Amino acid sequence: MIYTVLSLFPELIHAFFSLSILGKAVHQGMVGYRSVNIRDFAGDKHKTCDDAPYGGGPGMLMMAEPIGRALASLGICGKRAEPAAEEPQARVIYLSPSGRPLTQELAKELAAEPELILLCGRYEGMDQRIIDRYVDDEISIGDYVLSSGEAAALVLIDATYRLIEAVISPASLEEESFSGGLLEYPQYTRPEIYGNLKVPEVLLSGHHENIRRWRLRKRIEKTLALRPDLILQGEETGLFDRETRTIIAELRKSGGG
Ligand code: 9WO
Repeated sequence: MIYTVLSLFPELIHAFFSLSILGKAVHQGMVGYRSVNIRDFAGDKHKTCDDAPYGGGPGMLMMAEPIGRALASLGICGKRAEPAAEEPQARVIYLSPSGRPLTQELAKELAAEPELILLCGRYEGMDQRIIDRYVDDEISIGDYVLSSGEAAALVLIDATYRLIEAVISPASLEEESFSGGLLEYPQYTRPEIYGNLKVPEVLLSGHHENIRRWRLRKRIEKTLALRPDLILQGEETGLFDRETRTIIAELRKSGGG
């Protein structure tokens, strides 16, 4: 996977790649990144990349031309243009609060791409013609507004990168939050007593079947309390096995959910 990030703040992206979690995938050359400073493609001596919106309204927008030139420098010629070569064009993603939600499922799909081009906006938005001409997916990491798209791009990179890493060093992806449509069970490590808080007895019992059942029940309790939408979704899509359905029914009867 190559992550190509277009941004007005490439230092932010660079800091993440140089400081973080650079795991095996980067060292083995399976993951690489390049950053492109949109300002380098401005057209005037002041390196202007923003201008006021037509029709009025607050703030400034990113201009189309510097971004178009930055993409052209990467060989991206836009949807209505003839491809420069035979090779398939990399997927262009615009991080925006009005995009479709980033989920674990979408992260898996993106992690399978050979290259992602991540477009980070700033100011109050971007000239729509860039989105219309170049952007394949407009993606949101959640329902809130940031000051720019870089932090969202880093979230997307992190969520996809660890899936690539997991192909090399398979850990317990099956066990993590959202697998099976439920949140995670609570976890404990030493010491056995912290202040006046004890580790649940069942986890010390060594009884694997009881532990498995306790963890499943905890996952369901937590999901019913915090994310009832995930329970409804799992029921609608027939995701839950019989044991899970039985516990959901029990917990609903005993109040809550
Ligand atoms: C700011 C603003 C202020 C007044 C009126 C309208 C406005 N819209 C915006 C706005 O959406 N600014 C964005 C800032 C422009 C694109 C980059 N920015 C951004 C990306 N903020 N939040 C994100 C983002 C990306 C992905 N997932 C969640 C949030």
